[in-house]
Amino acid sequence: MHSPSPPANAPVEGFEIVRSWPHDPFAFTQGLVFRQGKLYEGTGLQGRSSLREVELETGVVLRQSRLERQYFGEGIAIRGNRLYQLTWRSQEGFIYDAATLERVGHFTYPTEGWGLTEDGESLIMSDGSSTLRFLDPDTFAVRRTVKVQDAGREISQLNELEYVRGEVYANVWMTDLIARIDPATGRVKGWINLAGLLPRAERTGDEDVLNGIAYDAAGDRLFVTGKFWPKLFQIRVVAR
Ligand code: DDQ
Ligand code: CA
Repeated sequence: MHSPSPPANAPVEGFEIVRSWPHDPFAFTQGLVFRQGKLYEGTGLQGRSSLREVELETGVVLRQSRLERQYFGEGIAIRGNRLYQLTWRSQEGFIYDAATLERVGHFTYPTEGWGLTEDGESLIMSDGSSTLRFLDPDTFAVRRTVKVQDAGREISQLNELEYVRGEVYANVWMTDLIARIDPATGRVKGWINLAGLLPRAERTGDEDVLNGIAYDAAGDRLFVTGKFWPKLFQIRVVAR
């Protein structure tokens, strides 16, 4: 059967480091968010999962709430005075008061939990597949889904997410790539290749992958880090 020629793969951009700061090298980063001068981080691993407020400049944990042993913390998002945190395989997420990090509620979902962000209307969630789900932030009902694809090829393993100027940025697990996704269609508009940002020699093992994107909308700053990374970077995306 004849099929039309696929559209060209999305363009690949590179990066420049603007600044870097210390990051807790024992944090298995699974969620990262910045709002109004405050940096929040969700960490994973059984028995070591937490939700923290972190001082950007020093990496010092200012306050934190720990998850019980059975939970593996995943993506986080902030909306109003609420922080949301997914867990990997427990099909349960938690809601916190953003000011105190006290747990104030929970919600459930039928998939794995990977990345989480929000676009001002919906929570946007990934689950390891190529599907992004848009959830009502009050009822957690699925409003719509999109399949993420580049030139017709489905892109799965979408991990930490961030809504940046009308696009969803997603780390692809186990790679140094961020996909810039059109939230209306799921089409990958471009790739940011962060290879070399934290050189191999500074990583302690294979799990130390890029994971954690936060956007400071007020200051137009893009932050990235990774699991067990000793640094958190502000980067600028540039043509290669
Ligand atoms: N996920 O974030 C991709 C959803 C899950 C990652 C799970 C990785 C567990 C590996 C544990 C290795 C500890 C050093
Ligand atoms: Ca994020």
